[in-house]
Amino acid sequence: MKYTFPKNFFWGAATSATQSEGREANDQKGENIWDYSSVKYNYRFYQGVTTEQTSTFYKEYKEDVQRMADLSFNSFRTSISWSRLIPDGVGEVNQEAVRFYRNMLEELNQKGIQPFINLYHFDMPMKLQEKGGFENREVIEAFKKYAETCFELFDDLVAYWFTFNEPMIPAEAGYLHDRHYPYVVDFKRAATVMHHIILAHCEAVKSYRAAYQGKIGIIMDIIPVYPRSQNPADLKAAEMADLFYTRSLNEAILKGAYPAELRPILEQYDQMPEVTSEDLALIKETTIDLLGVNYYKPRRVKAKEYLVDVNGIFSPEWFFDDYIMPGRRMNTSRGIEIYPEAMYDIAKKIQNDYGNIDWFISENGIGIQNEEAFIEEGMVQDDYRIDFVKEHLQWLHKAMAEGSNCLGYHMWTFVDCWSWINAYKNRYGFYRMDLETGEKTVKKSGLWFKTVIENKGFD
Ligand code: BGP
Repeated sequence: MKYTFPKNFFWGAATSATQSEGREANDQKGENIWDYSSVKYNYRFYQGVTTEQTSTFYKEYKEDVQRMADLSFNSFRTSISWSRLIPDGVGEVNQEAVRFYRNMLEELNQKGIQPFINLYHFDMPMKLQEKGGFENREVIEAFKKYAETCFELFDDLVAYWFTFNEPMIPAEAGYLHDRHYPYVVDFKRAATVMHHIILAHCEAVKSYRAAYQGKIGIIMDIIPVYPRSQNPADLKAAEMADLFYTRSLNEAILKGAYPAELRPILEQYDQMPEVTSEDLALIKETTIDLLGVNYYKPRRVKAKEYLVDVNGIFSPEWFFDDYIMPGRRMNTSRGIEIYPEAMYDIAKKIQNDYGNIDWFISENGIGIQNEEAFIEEGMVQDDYRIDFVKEHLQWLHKAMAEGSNCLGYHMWTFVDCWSWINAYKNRYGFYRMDLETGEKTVKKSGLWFKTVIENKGFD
């Protein structure tokens, strides 16, 4: 075989609680920002589909775990819903939720599928959002207690824990770019949210290390930034995009300190959040065991075309423009570029800049609109998805041959699920979900992925 992968490579898929569980009458789940905003701001969601109609993992976890086993997965990531487990975020634990999560985790373990459990996937309990969410320092303490509750209740069934999925997103999408609730547009508030999320991550890792022996990490993206040209102005633009959107978070988590260049810029524009010396000490002492990397698209940038209005709202986009590269290969459903080579660049970056830490691809995938058009004889013939995964794995394989410590590959996602904003517009799953009947049917890519797992590679 041309592309072989190690014997213990993690093969599987990822999802998140809010996107896949669905809600049942009497499940006693509390409301989170998605339950709230998908109703209150329904027009912001594709075809107005709310979290009421997400996939049915809560009800059908047994059948779903069997579906994973049918594809020979050896691992699977989902998240615990904070507002399901602790409906108001800080008080009583919902025993229905404890039963569900324990049963689901037992089912995975029995089927030989290693659960990777994430604590926070964009889903702040509404009661805590009303107090300011992660903008409020008190919520760090609430998150720490929630994390400790999860460890106590489920650690006997979980060997791999993750604190956050893409921690930059709640800050960037919720407080700067108007995509996620609370739809604030204010850089300093976004920076405060991100700083507090980093501290919440550190606190959870600290609590875990004090009492448990498994692995704990975080899931982020390490989006490579590609400048339009080698012109110094384009290079500077790329440097700034990288500083704000990658290094700011990644160096805090992986190197124990924010990049030194950040503070003078934030101070110059009066955008520096409150950061204490105790905060910096905590960040410095926190390390992780395993890094998950989500990769969908590269970031291409160029120098600014026009001068910015420095009296307007501060933004990292003051320093660069996105670059639409002529001839780029597009996933037109999602409106994003497909660039598999970045898998290699990401791996190299981890190897060279972040100490070659143990890591895995925790999400990669392709969301396609109107996938029913590809159904033949009852099965989605998604050869495009097979090609997509193959190409990404080939670049990953090359980096691994050159010494990258990549331990696995998880696809986004297992069964078509609800997406933030796009709801069910773009389908990502190895299984198709029929929204009318709830029926789940394997796609061609799912069967192909099974052969890759069983053969530990492909030609
Ligand atoms: C990632 C998120 C996932 C998932 C995925 C697909 O960034 O971690 O939760 O949604 O993106 O993207 P989208 O849903 O925007 O199409």
